[in-house]
Amino acid sequence: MPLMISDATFNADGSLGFNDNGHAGLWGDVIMVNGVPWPTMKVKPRIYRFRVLVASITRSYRPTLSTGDPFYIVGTDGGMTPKVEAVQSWRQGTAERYEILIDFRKYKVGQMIEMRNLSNKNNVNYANTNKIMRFQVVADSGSMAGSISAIPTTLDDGGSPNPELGGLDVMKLTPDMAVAKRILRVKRQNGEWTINDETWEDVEASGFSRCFANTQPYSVEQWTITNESGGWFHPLHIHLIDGKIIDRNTNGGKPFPWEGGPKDVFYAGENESVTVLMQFNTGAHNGGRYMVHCHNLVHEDHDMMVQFSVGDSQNNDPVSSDYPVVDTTPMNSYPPVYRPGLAAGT
Ligand SMILES: [Cu+2]
Repeated sequence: MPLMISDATFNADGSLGFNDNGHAGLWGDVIMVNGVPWPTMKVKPRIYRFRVLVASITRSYRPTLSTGDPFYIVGTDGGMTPKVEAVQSWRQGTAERYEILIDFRKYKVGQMIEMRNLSNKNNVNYANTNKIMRFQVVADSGSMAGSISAIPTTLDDGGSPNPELGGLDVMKLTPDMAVAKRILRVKRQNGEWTINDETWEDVEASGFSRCFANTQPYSVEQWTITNESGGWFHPLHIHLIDGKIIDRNTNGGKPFPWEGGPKDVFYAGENESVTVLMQFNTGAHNGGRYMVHCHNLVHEDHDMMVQFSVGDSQNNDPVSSDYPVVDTTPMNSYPPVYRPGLAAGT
């Protein structure tokens, strides 16, 4: 069952409100799951598997159950976790995905189990942003086909991408395979959000040729994302790759327990460093340029995005692709106004 968690503010007429707090972020006072404010889901007394996506503009979450019972982490952004971890809560920022099991078998019919939000540092909270949704247990019925009868302890993490081309299983990457180590410093400076002192404006000014790194297809590298600020968190998204987190300075040099699978969004919390191994599996592409950006969409818009190249950096030239049509629809207009050039298939 997919659970897409987001937040929003609404104007009195029901339209969406927008306030990016001076480019810091948007924090809504209404929490929605799959577009519904604080929903109740009926569940049978069985084990359920949920894929959780945070689709908020800015807000990050720390889900927990009102019963104090654990979640079982079985998957991350790009695949399954080789080892299943039981956690009381986990931290999830925009665009991160976590797959969890909840065991409803021990609860009574009629019981309500709330999924709450413990929040994280530097989120702006309101009266009810500590609640996400709830589950109501109903009598079991129907076939047990497809159900599992026990919480697994280990999983197949999905194998390797394009093994015939040299694609390795990301969860089996080791630091000695890395041919380069790089540091990505995420920072607020001169009124801009920057990565290694640069923004997408610098990339634009270079005619989209500027790259902070030139990597080779199927090479392995080790990147450390470091956030020396105490005031901000950044869920940094690296395109193309799946990464294996090998170090967190705030967790004794280990990944957090929920980070044991392939990741492509890396939560760089306040004063945190996170180190990731990755392979540049270009697959059917011959290479080209790929983006790295903060997935707080307000930060991304102002202008926290840079690019790296793999192999021939002239491939996938973004300048030669279709030019976007400028949409002047106000942010809070609903229903959306469809404009020529934005129709499906163009
Ligand atoms: Cu950010």
